[in-house]
Amino acid sequence: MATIQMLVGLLLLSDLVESVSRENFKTCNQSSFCKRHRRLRSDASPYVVLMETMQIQPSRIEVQILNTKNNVRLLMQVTAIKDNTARLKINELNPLRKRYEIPVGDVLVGEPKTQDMKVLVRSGSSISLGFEENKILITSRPFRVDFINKEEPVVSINAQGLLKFEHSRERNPPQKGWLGIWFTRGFSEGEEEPKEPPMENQADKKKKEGEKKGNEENDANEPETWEETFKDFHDSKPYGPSSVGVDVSFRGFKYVYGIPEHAESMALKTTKSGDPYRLFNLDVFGYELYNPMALYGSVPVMLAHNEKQTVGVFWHNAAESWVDISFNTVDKVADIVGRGRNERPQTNTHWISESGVIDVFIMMGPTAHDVFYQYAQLTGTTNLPPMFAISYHQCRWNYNDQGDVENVDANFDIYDIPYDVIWLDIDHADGKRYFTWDARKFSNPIEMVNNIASKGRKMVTIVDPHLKVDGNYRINKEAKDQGLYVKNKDGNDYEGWCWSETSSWPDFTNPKVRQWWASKFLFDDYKGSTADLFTWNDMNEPAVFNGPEITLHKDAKHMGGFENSDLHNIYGYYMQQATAEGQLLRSNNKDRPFVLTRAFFAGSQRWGAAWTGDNAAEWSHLKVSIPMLLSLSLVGITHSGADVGGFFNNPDPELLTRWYQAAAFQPFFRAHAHEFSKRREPYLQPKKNMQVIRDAIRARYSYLPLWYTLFYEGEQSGAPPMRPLWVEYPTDKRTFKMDDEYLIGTSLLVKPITEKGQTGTHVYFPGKDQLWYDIASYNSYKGGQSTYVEAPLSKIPVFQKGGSIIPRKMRIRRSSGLMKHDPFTLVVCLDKSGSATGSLYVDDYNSFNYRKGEHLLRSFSFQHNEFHSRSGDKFCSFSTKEWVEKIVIIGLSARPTKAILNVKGVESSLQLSYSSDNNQVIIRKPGVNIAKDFSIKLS
Ligand code: NBV
Repeated sequence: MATIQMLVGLLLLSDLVESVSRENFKTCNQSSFCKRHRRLRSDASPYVVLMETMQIQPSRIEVQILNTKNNVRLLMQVTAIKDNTARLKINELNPLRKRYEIPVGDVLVGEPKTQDMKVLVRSGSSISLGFEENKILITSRPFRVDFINKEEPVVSINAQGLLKFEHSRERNPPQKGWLGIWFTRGFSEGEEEPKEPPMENQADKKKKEGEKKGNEENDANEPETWEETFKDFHDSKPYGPSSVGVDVSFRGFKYVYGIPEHAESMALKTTKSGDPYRLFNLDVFGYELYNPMALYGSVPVMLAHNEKQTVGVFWHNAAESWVDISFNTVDKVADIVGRGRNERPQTNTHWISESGVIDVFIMMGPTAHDVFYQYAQLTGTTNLPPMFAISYHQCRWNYNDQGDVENVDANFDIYDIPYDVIWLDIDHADGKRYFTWDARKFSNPIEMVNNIASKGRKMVTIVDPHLKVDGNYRINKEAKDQGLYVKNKDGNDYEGWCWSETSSWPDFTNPKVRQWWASKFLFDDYKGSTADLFTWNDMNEPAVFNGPEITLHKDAKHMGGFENSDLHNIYGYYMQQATAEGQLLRSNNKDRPFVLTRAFFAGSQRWGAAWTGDNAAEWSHLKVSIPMLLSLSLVGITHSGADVGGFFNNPDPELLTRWYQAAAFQPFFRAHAHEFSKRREPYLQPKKNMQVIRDAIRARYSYLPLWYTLFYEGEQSGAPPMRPLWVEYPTDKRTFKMDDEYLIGTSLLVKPITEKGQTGTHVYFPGKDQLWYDIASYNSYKGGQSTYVEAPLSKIPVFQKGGSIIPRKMRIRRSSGLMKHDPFTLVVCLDKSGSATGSLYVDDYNSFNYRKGEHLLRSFSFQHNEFHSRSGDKFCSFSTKEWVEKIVIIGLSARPTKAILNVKGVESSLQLSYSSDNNQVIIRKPGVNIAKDFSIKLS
């Protein structure tokens, strides 16, 4: 009998990867809750605030909201959060059943710190509250909340009147005729009763009228609210409709970003003529580009930016969600805050979730960096990855056996190409039973990993969530016996198909299950694993080959009786967390973990890296990888990358080369390929391409000190290493949509070549009065304009900002581990005034000792012909062998003849060389340990 893998393989071979089977995935119209919310009219909100129920606490207002159509009451809490953030939460006042809320401590790192608000003005119909430079205005009829920063309204909630909260209700037996409709609706006390004689065709008529009249709670009439069918899949919906939704207007903003994951441009588009952007973690086979279909991960965070300000919104809800976007040139609702600003543009968004509560954080900025920080306070930051994790990774499906691994590893050395990590896909395990090895192919995994590790390298094995239902598979037996699996609607272990054929899925939403899973990574448990073995979590949306939309049934049950529909988008998050915790367990919290995940949610950054899944070896996929990674970066998933070369199909050498060049300057740098694609390791490429790819990988290694420093800074501040230009040039309108070039930190500008046959490109150099230097030739370019730059195959258009100092390591070895003690070259590119600054972060590159202060932060400056290296943080210390080998200075106006080094008052003269091309000065061998303060005076 053919195995699942063979069948899927055959399908793949038949070029199926050309495009997605759209019919496998729902449109908004095929999703009853999305449809119900989307047809709401904006002028018919039935919700009013019951001002008399208001309770005012120092940092929070609590007040009831009434749905005047059915008399159901909601409870709203508005809270001022530290650091310029507000939170608005709406739940039912008296729910029949507890609605799912993500436990505090999971996505939210803790209960957000609050701050006091002042009541500014209070009347019978509104109240205005003040905190920091913000005002929150709550208006009673119709209900809306405006968030005003420095007198400018920036975010309004329910200004379009699209709030809809489907309250919990009992299900009554469906009956025919008028009574049946009445029962099916399950009217709550006080709910408006239909006035017309109920006949079946009348119900339809009423529904239509309802649509015409306004936003009535007539939805429970619809059959789909109590059960729903998509293709052959049935969702039993035992609790009936429970969706929530509301509009969020970004006032004065024309550009919004975020809500990954979509194969979409960075600046989001209007959804007026198509579907809303969908957030529902799915394994979409052969995904299409530039459309709002859901992909593997979901981060319900949106940023809005204009020349004056950046703000953000975090929709803290893990259920399937859809987001509509429309742009208006005029701010129609400005009058409500008493300011006639109707010339301002406005972006209206409409957020719709299948269940849960409305829990929105409004991050008031005012800069993009402030929003990164505000969001980081809520959900945490990317933990500083170990150095190997930001180096180059070599993966493919499949490296077949130990000999294959040895061979690939050896070839990298023969061709002098560095790499840090080699990856094993599903077939390394015995019959896809994760945590095991196929002994015929991998007879001595420990020896294999140790061999790799002897060169400072690491290995990653894949561990998927589908566990083979097989009595002889220990991991499955444990999970089954201890009741750790997700259940189906009848309470039995959920079973479905995946790579391991009939499988079940651990319920990672349960902390006990996560603990058990973590213990599976202990060396005694995971035989053949060592401290140099790390993990890849794939298929964790989760993918279920025979499930609806290739995932779990919506009525599958998790801990606490919650359905998958309540929390679908957080499953992969919890799996990655449990895996990372497993790695922490095995080193007793000493070493940093590394876990790559395909599915993710808000906050996943705390558990490791993410990649953009199964892309294809096409130029268009290379191109879209940039906006996809920028979108992820903007919402915290900062250690992210796309499969280099494209997963499906075969890239020609040119495409592969250009892909390596782009990815060498992106956060997570891994080549990967489908098992039926041709082997494409860099050393198999034609000589010229091999050399160029080697150069690109070597360039990555030379810039590792910069990346590492940026990841350290990101851990502190939430700032992503890969950034859209507008983040650093917020007033430059030309950058607001720009997603074919980007910055690394503030000092490198990257414009990858993403078109076949292209030998040059127009590069936009941001910053008037700024200079940019080509990193290879040191040719300089003026900021504030676009210039055509030659880019033959060997060239990566990357530029260093004048005014920056970048630490590099130029002695490239087989792995980053072997470069650990190597010296630094400091590249100083001067600005127009002849100055520059930079920083460098150093630690042991692997353990958590840095959190005990065992690290260095160096601060560099160059001014008035004098270079200084000083400690940037007095509270840390670390001893290292790393030292300063060379200082390159670009852009000096006059040729110096002398360089005097000063270390603690002791002076010595250094060797200098000068090249008149681009005024390049090289100071050789200062020879000072990087931990020491020193200066060099040029004259
Ligand atoms: O495990 C096999 C692949 C993996 O190589 C890829 O990176 C994942 O995105 N996996 C998907 C399952 C099969 C995809 C066709």
